[in-house]
Amino acid sequence: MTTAPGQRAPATSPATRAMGWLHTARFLTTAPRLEHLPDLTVPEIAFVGRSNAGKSTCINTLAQTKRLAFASKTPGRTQAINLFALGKQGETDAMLADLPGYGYAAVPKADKERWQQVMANYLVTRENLRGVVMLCDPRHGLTELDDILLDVIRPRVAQGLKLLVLLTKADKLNREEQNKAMSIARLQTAGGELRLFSALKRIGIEETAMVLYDWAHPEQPPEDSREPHLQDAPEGE
Ligand SMILES: Nc1nc2c(ncn2[C@@H]2O[C@H](COP(=O)(O)OP(=O)(O)O)[C@@H](O)[C@H]2O)c(=O)[nH]1
Ligand SMILES: [Mg+2]
Repeated sequence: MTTAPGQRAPATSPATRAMGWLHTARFLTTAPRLEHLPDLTVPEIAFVGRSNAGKSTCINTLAQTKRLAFASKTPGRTQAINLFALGKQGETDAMLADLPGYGYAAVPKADKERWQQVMANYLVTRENLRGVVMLCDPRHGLTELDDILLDVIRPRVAQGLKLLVLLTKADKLNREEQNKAMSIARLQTAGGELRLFSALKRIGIEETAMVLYDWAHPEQPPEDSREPHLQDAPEGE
């Protein structure tokens, strides 16, 4: 398709822009403890969720890559915070933080407690934390550990921290089950947004990408509205 002389090229859609941005994701560093995390000023978006909730798959799907976040065959093993940089090379404008999955039964109790503590500390103290994406497999609902984390971040959400709860693997539910899962989860996620997500059936991917883009770029108006349309604002009026 060509653009006739005098016509403006069609603006990139917000979905395309957000997906392009997430596709720039690249591994930055891994931090086994909080004090190993670099101090950063760019907005950071943390992914949290029970082990096996679909967190790695979600991050890889958003970044349109197969192995950015390691989709582990042995859940409970990724006991570190992994940071992925976003934005053009040399112009990093945000971070994705992949937090260790919790609730995996085979992890020794002491390790579990240590990790809950690391995660809670991260969510409470990380200064550049802009938003949290919590992933939840709706067939299990929000678990006790999900609730604990929601309680931990609630004061920050009240002060402007963004929260998005994704009900993952939505392809495994029929429409009625999806609606039911949404209404149950809605009661528990006050102050946050809630969406269905499926990497397999590609549900909610672009919508999620746009939410994250907007979190990281709150100062930017939607691309389509950046310039006034000529017919809306004729010159001389
Ligand atoms: N049906 C379905 N399965 C999924 C989806 N996302 C992840 N899974 C599966 O759920 C399991 C756990 O996924 P993973 O991303 O490793 O979860 P994590 O432990 O939270 O990082 C894997 O077997 C995935 O293939 C999805 O959208 N639909
Ligand atoms: Mg994982």
